Amino acid sequence: MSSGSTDGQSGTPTETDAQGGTPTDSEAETPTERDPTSAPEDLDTWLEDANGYDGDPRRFGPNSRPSISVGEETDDGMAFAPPVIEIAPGTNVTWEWTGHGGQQNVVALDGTFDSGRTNAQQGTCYEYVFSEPGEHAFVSEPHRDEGMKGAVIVAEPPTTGYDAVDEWMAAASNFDGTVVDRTDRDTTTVTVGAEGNGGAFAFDPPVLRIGTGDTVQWEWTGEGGGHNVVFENHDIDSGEVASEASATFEHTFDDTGQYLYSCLPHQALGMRGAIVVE
Ligand SMILES: [Cu+2]
Repeated sequence: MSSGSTDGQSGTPTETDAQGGTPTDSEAETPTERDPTSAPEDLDTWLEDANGYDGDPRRFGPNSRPSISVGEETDDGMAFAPPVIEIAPGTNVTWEWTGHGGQQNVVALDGTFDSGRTNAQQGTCYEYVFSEPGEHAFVSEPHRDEGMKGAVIVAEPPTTGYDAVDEWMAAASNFDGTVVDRTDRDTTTVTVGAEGNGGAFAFDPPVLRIGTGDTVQWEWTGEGGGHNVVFENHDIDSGEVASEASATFEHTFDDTGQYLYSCLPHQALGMRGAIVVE
């Protein structure tokens, strides 16, 4: 028998490193090596030089299993992708090593989580369940001075009071809980391919309130590639994806209800919308 080999080369951080621990480990022990003053006071400022970050956190809904790549290829492996995510309490986040950028680890500056010793092995995974609201800046320690940083923002999803809308829209990063009231007009417009969700992958405004008999007109910007408008809980569908700026789609809503829709090619990115018909 070989004498208990725990060479961090092949194993995942969770199985080889007592420090690196599973969520239960990190709750049980106080991280000793972490300087608490190293956690940034202002997260937005700290993230300004985060590689691959456009200032728009990717939001994930309450029942999602978000994954963050460790070593994004396009930044010489010196980036997390997505670097900044916003999640609901109770969400399990997985970091997956791409094998790019050499030795990497994932360490929260406030000591909340720590994948342990560095690893360059593609397929290495580290996961952590976030139970409490809060903001956690993290780095890959070997590249912390080269902008390889990110953050997990744990927050209760925004609410409108319309349950179906709230659940559906929790994954859309351009949704802040606002229901834009358009009950004062017969026809209202939604932009398809507005900025949001990490590109031109948003509907704007994302959530509308209209009256029965009102018409909604979707107008494509021509940005963000091919989009469509497909309703989740009603048989309303713009059909094939369109990418040109001249594309439009419209529908008149005769019945009250909460209407949920998405662009199918970008639904997973959070390109979602909702219409409340009163
Ligand atoms: Cu789309």
